[in-house]
Amino acid sequence: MATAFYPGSFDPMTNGHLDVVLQALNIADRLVLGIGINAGKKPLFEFEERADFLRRAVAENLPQRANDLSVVAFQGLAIDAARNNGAGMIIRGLRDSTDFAYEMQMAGMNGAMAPDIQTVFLPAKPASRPISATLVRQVAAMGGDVERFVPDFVATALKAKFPR
Ligand code: COD
Repeated sequence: MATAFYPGSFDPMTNGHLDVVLQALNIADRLVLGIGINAGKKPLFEFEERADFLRRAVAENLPQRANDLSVVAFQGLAIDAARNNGAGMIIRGLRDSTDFAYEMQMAGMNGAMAPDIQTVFLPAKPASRPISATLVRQVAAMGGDVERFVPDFVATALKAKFPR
């Protein structure tokens, strides 16, 4: 059984993350979403909120695979978290050449540290390519519409964080 580990901040999850999650479920039997916890950084959404968004998005878009998904928190190295969760591959999404350069370097170092864990790059769909969670937070904080970038329940949660 192929298990994949997809690490991210998912603060909040966007349509870009969702696209990568759905692609990953096409190539893995089981998908573990790892929410990276950085003790020195205050996220906009708490772990449980971020985990709920991810679970809900899969339940709505691919209900038949909802049981193949789990969401965990992790600190430290992504490869250690992948191994601890029984994954043989790490999923990363690629939007552009900036992502590519950074991700190649990380994949190279992860591959040197853990040759038995494969990094798998999944390309963003053209429509998702410009979406970044950082910019989504910024647009929402400044009162802009984020509906086209995130699932509707995430847009609702963002509106509650930044009432106009
Ligand atoms: N379309 C497609 N993919 C996307 C999109 C989009 N619109 N938006 C984001 N993605 C991809 C990103 O490219 C990334 O692959 C993934 O989704 C997650 O993105 P983010 O922004 O939520 O999270 P990141 O990339 O900032 O990752 C946070 C982590 C904590 C996971 C990261 O910092 C990490 O891996 N930390 C572990 C440290 C480690 O192992 N270091 C050693 C490296 S050698």
